[in-house]
Amino acid sequence: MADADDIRYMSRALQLARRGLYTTDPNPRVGCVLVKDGEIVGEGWHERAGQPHAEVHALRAAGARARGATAYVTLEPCSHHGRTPPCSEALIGAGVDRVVAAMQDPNPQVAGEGLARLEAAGIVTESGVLASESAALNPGFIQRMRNGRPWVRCKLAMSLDGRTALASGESQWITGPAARADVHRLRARSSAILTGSGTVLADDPSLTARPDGMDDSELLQPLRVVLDTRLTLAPTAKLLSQPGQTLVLTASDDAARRQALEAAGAEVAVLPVRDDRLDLPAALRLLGERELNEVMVEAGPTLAGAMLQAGLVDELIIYMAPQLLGDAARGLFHLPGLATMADRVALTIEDIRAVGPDWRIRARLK
Ligand code: AOF
Ligand code: ZN
Repeated sequence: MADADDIRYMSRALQLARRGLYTTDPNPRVGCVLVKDGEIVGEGWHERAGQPHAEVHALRAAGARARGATAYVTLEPCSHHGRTPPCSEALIGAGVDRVVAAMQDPNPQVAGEGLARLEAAGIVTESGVLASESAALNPGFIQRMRNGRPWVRCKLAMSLDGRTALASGESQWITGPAARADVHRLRARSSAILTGSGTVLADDPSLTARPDGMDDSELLQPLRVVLDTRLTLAPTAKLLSQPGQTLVLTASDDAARRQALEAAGAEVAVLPVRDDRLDLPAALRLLGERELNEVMVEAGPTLAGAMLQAGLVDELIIYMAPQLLGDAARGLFHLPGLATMADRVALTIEDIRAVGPDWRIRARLK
């Protein structure tokens, strides 16, 4: 059982870690607090890959006062030489007495080794204080380290009767401005936005992150990924001329179309086909190899349904607008008709909150 002080200081470290929400990719968001004699003597958080880790910032702030202090870190201090030297060594060198981590680092290069090194140097260590809160900050990093693929969050908007568009396909007015602003924050924390060529053809979206109160220089634009089996994306599509990069995943070997898209600024990669469509697990493996942590799917019911069926969706974000669209309108997912209730897709609702006049439901796949 962690004591009240441990929880309080770890909460502060988590608050600091959150400052890296939009900037640490492909690294995790991590915060650190150094406490001595009941007083915070140093704080830090990881800002950008290639820059110092949270512990190093906190140690610099504390200076000589780090000696004999307790370090609260939202992720186990690293033990490896990555872009920067190991934090476990820095903590040992500074003479801290005790290290409390929220959770182990799932990176196989660390995975317990950081805490082991600290222990070997005579430092008291503890892990597991506010672990689920820390994990919730880095679902993508954790998923990628454990399973080699990003965390997939599928965003949908629907009416109160569970419809997403009229039969004509018209859909863009369902949710209000507050929900749209919320979507921009989710895009901004994502490493990539995934869509299908059908959605691009129908809506010509830009798929950029434009969160309120942040200017472009603070933001890493998420990679735009378009699944386009037959390479039908037009080189004039709006998303190709936006800031940030676009990656088109296809099964087509049409060199002329490929060159036209590359000339328009896109990168094109060829993937295998499985069951007559792009191999979705292969697509996600590719995104994992590219160190993408969180991927947001903003697609129509065909791609969303296929991802769901392939077991590749981790989280649903559903905005529910106070409207009724009626029977002829379209559902959220194309899924094959279920033979029995046992085939239902089971969800756990994690939270529900009001976003302007709409409701946001966040659910995880069971
Ligand atoms: C920490 N504190 O603040 C972070 C850690 O290439 P590097 O040197 O930036 O190392 C990246 C790895 O370090 C990353 O994959 C993860 O295992 C760990 N991140 N560790 O002790 C931090 N951001
Ligand atoms: Zn480190």
